[in-house]
Amino acid sequence: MSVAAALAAGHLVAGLISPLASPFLAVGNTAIDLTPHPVKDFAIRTFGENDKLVLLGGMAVVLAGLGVVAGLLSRRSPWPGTVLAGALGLLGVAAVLARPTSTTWAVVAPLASLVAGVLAFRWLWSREKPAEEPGRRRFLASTAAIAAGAGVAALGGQWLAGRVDVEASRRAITLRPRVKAPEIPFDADFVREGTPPFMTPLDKFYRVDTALSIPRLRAEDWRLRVHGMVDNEMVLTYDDLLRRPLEEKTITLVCVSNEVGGPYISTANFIGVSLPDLLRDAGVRPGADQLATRSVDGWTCGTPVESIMAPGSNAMLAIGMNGEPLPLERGFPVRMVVPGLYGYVSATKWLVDMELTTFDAFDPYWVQRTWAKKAPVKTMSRIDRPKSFERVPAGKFVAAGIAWAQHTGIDRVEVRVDGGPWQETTLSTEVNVDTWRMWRIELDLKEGNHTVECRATDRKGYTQTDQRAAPIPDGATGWHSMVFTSVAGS
Ligand SMILES: Nc1nc2c(c(=O)[nH]1)N[C@H]1C(S)=C(S)[C@@H](COP(=O)(O)O)O[C@H]1N2
Ligand SMILES: [Mo]
Repeated sequence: MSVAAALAAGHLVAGLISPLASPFLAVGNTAIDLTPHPVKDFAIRTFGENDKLVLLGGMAVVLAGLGVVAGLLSRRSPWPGTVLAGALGLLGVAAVLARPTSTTWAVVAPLASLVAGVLAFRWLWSREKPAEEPGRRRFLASTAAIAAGAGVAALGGQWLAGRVDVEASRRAITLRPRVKAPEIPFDADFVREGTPPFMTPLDKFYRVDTALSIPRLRAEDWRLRVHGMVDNEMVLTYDDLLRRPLEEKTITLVCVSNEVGGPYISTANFIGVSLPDLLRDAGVRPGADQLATRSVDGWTCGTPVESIMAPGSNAMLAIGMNGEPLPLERGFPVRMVVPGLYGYVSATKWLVDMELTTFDAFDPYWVQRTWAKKAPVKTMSRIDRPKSFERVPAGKFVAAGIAWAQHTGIDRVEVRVDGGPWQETTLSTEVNVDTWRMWRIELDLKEGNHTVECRATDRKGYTQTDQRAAPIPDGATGWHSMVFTSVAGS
């Protein structure tokens, strides 16, 4: 019970100072940062977008267990429990201090946790005489009081953290792009044959980030600092962005953690301002080869300046997605998008800082964790129909899927069945080279088990290698294949 009191007190004080100072969330965030990448990958794969809930739930179970142990150890003397409460408190302090975004004030929250935990434990211990009936009743009453107090404090902390009204800030924004994205042609996807729809609805768009609690930053309070190797340092406001020409572009986003055949790819209409224009205004000094960006929660990213400044790069600071202001979990109010590069080297959400620097001088978040410094999106294809081990009618059958060669364009996708000859598929109408493209092919299948494989060739003439490689360090390779069964007529 004292553990709950401690966490709640910390959460309450954090609500007053900064949500990220909550010791519970800080330990969680530190746990995420310290987690070896394969484990993190496993967590993302297994729990999908619930990975963070699972982490916080797991932490709660561990804490409750420690509380029970402390209780058992403290039958005779209050000291084991006191020391454990104190140690947990110090862990909270350390975690908050270790967050890259912590201010000195932030440490007040875990200190409140520490004090509340120790005091609650001592108080409960002094009242505990469960052997005698009146003693037991008094103990239960104290426990209930602390539970209630912890509940109120935790809710209060949650409420205070939510009081910054980002939703209102977001609702107040209307975006009128000067150039709208061209209409998507009706034959840009093969949804009826099993491909995803060309445009991904926002609630179906894949999500990958390290943020345990989504940063809540109002557009009015947003500032972007542009500094480092530039002639003119700048501090931009949201209104400064709105005064620039807004353009809308249809762009596909891919995550480097995507396995062959994986789901971490989606497409949206992004509304934003030209990033190369902005950097030209800042005046990039010769020698600056890396744009280091930082989000408000401390996550960092490094993008080749060359990829941004190249003619037709379509790199932008995005403030809208599918006609709406960016949803909070997409980086409201401002994120970066650079077609052709995996998200971890290009797509900073909740962007607040841009520093022109060099690749030698700075390693961002994932590069510190052994991922590649540079990571262009690899040419890839995926089978969406048939599904794995699907039973389909023998005879004519249409297989379908997606392919992408971002910023280059798909030249062709081929399919083969049971190791037979490669057959060229029909491609959907191309929207632009920065988006995915769908393929379909009619097959004629005998009864029995089959394996279908696919491979894409891009406009530079590169054909996907069959060599299987894991996502780390710079993206998976290999052919996607699917085992399925053709069964006699229905
Ligand atoms: N602030 C922040 N931005 C981030 C990340 C993050 O962890 N924190 N993850 C990146 C990664 S790895 C990817 S693939 C894209 C995913 O963007 P989405 O969640 O909108 O699909 O965001 C990028 N931007
Ligand atoms: Mo990613």
